[in-house]
Amino acid sequence: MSISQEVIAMILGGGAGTRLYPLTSSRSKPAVPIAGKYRLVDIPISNCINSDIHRMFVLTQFNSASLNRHIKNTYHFSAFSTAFVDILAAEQTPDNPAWYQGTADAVRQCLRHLTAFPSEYVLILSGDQLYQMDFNKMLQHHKECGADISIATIPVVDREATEFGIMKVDEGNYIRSFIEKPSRDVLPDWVSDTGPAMQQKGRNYLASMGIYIFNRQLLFDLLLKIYPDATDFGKEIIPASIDAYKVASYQYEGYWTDIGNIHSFFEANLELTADIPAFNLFDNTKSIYSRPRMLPPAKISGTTLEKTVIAEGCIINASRIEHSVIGIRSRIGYGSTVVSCYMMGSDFYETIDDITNEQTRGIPPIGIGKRCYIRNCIIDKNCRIGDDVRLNGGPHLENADTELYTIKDGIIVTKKGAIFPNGFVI
Ligand code: ADQ
Ligand code: ADP
Repeated sequence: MSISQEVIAMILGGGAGTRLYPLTSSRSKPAVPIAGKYRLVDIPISNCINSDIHRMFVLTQFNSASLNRHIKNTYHFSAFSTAFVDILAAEQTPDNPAWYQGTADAVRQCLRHLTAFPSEYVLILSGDQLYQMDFNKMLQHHKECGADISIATIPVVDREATEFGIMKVDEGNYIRSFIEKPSRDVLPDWVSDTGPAMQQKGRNYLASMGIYIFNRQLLFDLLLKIYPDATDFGKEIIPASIDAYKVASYQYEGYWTDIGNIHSFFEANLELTADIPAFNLFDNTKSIYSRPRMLPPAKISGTTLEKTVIAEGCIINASRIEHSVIGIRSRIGYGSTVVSCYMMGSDFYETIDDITNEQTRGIPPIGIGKRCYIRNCIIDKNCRIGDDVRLNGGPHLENADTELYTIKDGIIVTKKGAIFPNGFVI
């Protein structure tokens, strides 16, 4: 059997989405734009496609028009294959009135969609991670170990260890103990032999990447019969399984980062501006797929660009852009400076008439106006930032949430479509 028939993937597209608020206030988490032209969901889907896994369900807490549109317009498979990407939004059914209560509950509620497919293995993926991984190798390892469950693991430093499921393995790579997000005081008990290369970097703890392969029947049994009330993989199903089943660790040492909160999301985007970014979008064999939008090439005039990534369809007249990712269809006016920003771009172009009409009503056009200073910001889509606006994010700012923007960890996040009048200052 080929891997495409052996494995079916379930991508966990997010719960309430509070950690990425306000980016998730009008869209589901998988639809959040990343790296100037992609959506979060493109990462796990691309990893599956590059691993020849072609049947995928995306589990999401609510259905957003932009996610539907993106999946429908992007992932077209041949009429001669059985490949698909289906969105399963939490839905009320006669016997279950509730939303997904957690990761395990989300998978449980969607098991009925798996019955039509005889895949022997179920690959469960998180929807908010940046990485390029060949799941074939993980499956191979799973089979060689004769495992019932495999967890992809990565060595992490102690600062990160409290944010993840941490485990200890024996010589056969079987997980012997597991603790979900240990507190700092118990950390010393959880040090592992991660190998000399990792130890040299202080990466002494083996963390769960939240990527699991389950033997199909066991997954059904665990969720429906053995632990029918468990809601979470990390907190309940995994810790309860390690003594009862063969749970293997598949150690991965490539680039992987969790982008579940505003700070890590911001950092992961800006890291793409490095000379050699750890997440490589310029790779012939591990492409990240997204919607082909047929946009014109970016048009730039009079701008000094330093460590900047610019997506297609932009019209840029700024003075200076530095350490920033500028997303599709962005427009930035004369004399503006943009530093350490992720600007998502916009969904459409305005006509000259639209812009003139808005200006007579005092509404700035979509994009960034003239003579602005924008620093440490995430500019959500379709924002209208007037002339002479100063949005100066940084650690000097307190957390805040207003109608136009949110401040988290010094990062100003402008809300989708927000209008910042001329001269606005933060
Ligand atoms: P967390 O990432 O903290 O830890 P969780 O918040 O449960 O775990 O999220 C896992 C994935 O599932 C995320 O992509 C999230 O968006 C999604 N998700 C959460 N609730 C959901 C719901 N109700 N419906 C649909 N999707 C939902 C997990 C593991 C740790 C591991 C880290 C690695 O529990 O052991 O170390 O992932 O990132
Ligand atoms: P993306 O281009 O990032 O994949 P979406 O599919 O969510 O984004 O939406 C972009 C599409 O939405 C545009 O191609 C455009 O056709 C349409 N659109 C959204 N809002 C408007 C609007 N106000 N006027 C015209 N087109 C719009």
